[in-house]
Amino acid sequence: MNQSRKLMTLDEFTIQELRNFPQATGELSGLLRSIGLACKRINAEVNRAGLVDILGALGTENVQGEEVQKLDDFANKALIDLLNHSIYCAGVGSEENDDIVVFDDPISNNSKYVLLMDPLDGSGNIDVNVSIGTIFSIFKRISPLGQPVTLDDFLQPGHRMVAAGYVIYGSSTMLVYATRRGVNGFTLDPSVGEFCLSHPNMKCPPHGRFYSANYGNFGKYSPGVQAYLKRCETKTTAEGGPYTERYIGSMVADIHRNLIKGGIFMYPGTTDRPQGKLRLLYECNPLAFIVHLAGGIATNGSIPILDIKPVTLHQRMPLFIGSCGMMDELMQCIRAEG
Ligand code: P6P
Repeated sequence: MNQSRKLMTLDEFTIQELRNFPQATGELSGLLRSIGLACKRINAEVNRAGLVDILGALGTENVQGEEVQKLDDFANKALIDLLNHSIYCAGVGSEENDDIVVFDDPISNNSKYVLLMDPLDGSGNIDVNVSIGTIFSIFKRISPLGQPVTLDDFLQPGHRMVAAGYVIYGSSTMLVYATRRGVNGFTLDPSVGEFCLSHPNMKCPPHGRFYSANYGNFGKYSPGVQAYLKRCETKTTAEGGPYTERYIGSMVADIHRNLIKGGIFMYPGTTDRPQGKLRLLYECNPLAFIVHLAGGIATNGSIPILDIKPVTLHQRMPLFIGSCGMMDELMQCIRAEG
């Protein structure tokens, strides 16, 4: 890479965005910077994960006598602690917490945003060194300023989202962030410890060759989903080549690849788990917002994910998400086969 090319850091990007919106208060930019800082701390721990066996097994004390935290817990606490001490967030809903975390102090009660997150999705892959991710979404509270936030602030449909993003801890660490102005990707430069704009104005190709599904559940999928998967096995892509089945077991990694190269990811409902496995608030909604703003589509098989009114914090939802051309073909199969 041409080192002389000035790379824009995440902070510089958020400040530039502020210049485009003089009436903005800077809170959303500040919230994004806080998330970026927390994820740099998580990245450092994720990169050490392989050393935990040397330094002490998870849940025990390491050679320094420090308790070795499960990385999910570490990531959850890192984000909550940092957001609690910021001035931009009134509360958090986390996949790791049964209830909402309300930051009930005078400053936080006057913050206008709430955050929903999966602090470390795919953490079961850490011991085999597969990419994992942090997923988050940001909503404007609907409860009055000056009071603690309530559950209703977190149960808003995805189309009311202000911003969403993910961090993928992979061969490089990248933060992808979406607002209604578009989707931008920032790669962490370890030499300076800054996220730098590397993928401006990301767009999801309308077609691709990658399709991601857990074939172990094939016999439990609906006839329409089975028909689509069979179609991918026998037909050629819009470009005329073969499809490629690629399922990493870490949705952030699968969806990130499909967002860049084109493709479709699905975690359908099954006969034994009709609502599937993925959480609406912490996984489906933020990724649907990002892919939608990049030109892709995300549904639960019949309804756009962003139109679904959440009922409970941890409810699960089937997810089909990716390139619009491939999603149209999937929906044709579902309509034809049920
Ligand atoms: P399965 C990880 O636990 C996760 O939530 C997603 O990141 C991933 O795509 C999915 O579950 C994998 O689930 O049942 O196919 O192993």
